[in-house]
Order: sequence, then C-alpha cells, then structure tokens
Amino acid sequence: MKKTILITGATSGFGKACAEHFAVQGWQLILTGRRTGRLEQLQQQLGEAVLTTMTLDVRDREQVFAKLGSLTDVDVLLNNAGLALGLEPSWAVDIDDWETMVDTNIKGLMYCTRALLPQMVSRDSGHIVNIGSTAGSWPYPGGNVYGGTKAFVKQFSRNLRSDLLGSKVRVTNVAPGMAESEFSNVRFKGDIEQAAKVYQGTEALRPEDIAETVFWIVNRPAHVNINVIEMMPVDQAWGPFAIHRH
Ligand code: NDP
Ligand code: 8X3
Repeated sequence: MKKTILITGATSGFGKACAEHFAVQGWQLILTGRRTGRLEQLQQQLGEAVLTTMTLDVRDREQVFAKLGSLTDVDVLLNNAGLALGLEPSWAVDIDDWETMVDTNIKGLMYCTRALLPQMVSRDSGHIVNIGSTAGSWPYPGGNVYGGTKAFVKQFSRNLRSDLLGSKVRVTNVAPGMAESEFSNVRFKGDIEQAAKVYQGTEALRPEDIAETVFWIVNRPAHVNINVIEMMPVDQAWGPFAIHRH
C-alpha cells in the first residue's frame, strides 16, 4: 500500500523538493502552504501522487486542528514550514519579526504535531520529521530568535521521543546549514541582491539534498529511529570563538 506524507510549506524550497522526490518514489502527498496558486501548480505537476492540497497558515491554530485533526492515515508529517526574518542585532530588530518566527517555527510546528500525533499513536505507527537548523545549535550574529526557534525544534523533537517511548512512532530533527531556496529572499524581505550575496561564490546545499535525506530517514527499518541529522555544504564550517579586543 502507498504511504502518505503531509508536508507543511510545500510551495517552495525543501518542502517542494520533498514533494517532488516522494512523488517519484511512489508516495501519496498531502501538500500545504499559504500560496494556493503554487499548490495548484504542484498538483498539476505531480498529478495522481497528490492526494490533496490545503491552503493553510500553520500559525492559525483553529485551521490547523480543523484541517489536520481529522486525518487518519498520515504516515509521515514533515514539519518544514518556517522562516527567518532579518539579521539585525537583537536591540534593533522589529519585534513583529520575532513574533512571526515564534508563531511559525515554534507554535505552527507545535499545532501540526499535536493535531496529527493522536492518529499516529492510536495506529502505533508514523514518523514526525522536523526541519530544524544548524542555527539551533550554533550561534551567529543576527541569529537571535531564529536560532532560538530552531533550538526549540531540536529539544521538542527529543522530548517527543521521550513521550513516545513504548510506541512505534518515530521522530527526527533534520538540521541543515546553508541551503539555497527562497529562504534568504524571505529573510531579507524581497531584497534579491542581498539574498543572492548569501550564496555568491560558494556552493550551498540544494533543496534536493534535504529531500533525499528525509527520504532516507523515513525508509530506515521500523525499529530504527534517526534522532538528528546535521548537514552542511562542504563549503561551510564553524569559525573560532569571536574575541572583542580593547
Ligand atoms: P523557503 O522560503 O523556500 O520555503 C519556506 C516554506 O515555508 C514555503 O513553502 C512557505 O510557504 C512555508 N511557510 C512559511 N510560513 C508559513 C506559514 N505561516 N504557514 C504555512 N507555510 C509557511 O525556505 P526553505 O525551503 O529553505 O525553508 C524550509 C525550512 O527549512 C524552514 O523551516 C527553514 O527555517 C529551514 N531551514 C532552511 C535553511 C536554508 O538555509 N534554506 C537551512 C536550515 C533550515 P507559503 O509562503 O506558501 O506559506
Ligand atoms: C538556515 C541556516 O545559517 O541561515 O537555518 O541560519 S542559517
């Protein structure tokens, strides 16, 4: 029987690449995101693989529970919808940007998880794959609340595993580093030049890299849980501790 994956934020980047990859591999897709037009395009592109599309803002708790709460046969929930806004130091940020990141990356992911988990627990099968980030473990200037939201994803994923011990439901945190998608366009609010500079002269991860990894994770034998995967482009690594000299 075909398996079903529900992808949040399927309209772009990692989510779209996952939709394409899983479709080719014979999975059924439930695709969600805010941009209806893009969901329709994906439906046309991927044809029968798309079970359904749902225009859904993960920040809308009522909608999330109304739309996801009644689903019964979701094998994999890919909590991918998310964003960074701005790169300003914490004393200069727009507080609305912080709230949007918390509402999307933390609360949206919480709502989707809580809406779908009961059916997984009662079936005693399922897999929640959360898209975290290297920013959830490694600080950088301007990463302030974005990194904080991804640290939440990391620890929430571990704590879910603790709750689920004794069931066959699996949980994984995938933590990519720099990857080229619409992420930087969103972060820099449509400043395409600034966004392009992030990837200039370097080779970032591609959304397909994340899709292949997610596919590998959910296809491990049923007794194996991949807790976390941190992945970076070869062109990215850590820096030394920063020192302020007087
Ligand atoms: P994109 O901007 O290309 O895609 C983000 C997706 O999230 C879009 O499909 C968007 O859909 C969706 N989304 C955003 N806000 C909401 C919302 N409120 N409700 C529903 N969907 C929403 O970026 P990426 O593919 O790169 O990002 C995907 C995930 O990966 C994010 O969680 C991001 O933080 C994380 N990540 C990205 C990295 C990178 O360098 N690119 C590295 C590490 C992690 P729509 O606008 O249609 O709603
Ligand atoms: C996205 C990667 O380094 O821009 O999560 O925070 S980074």
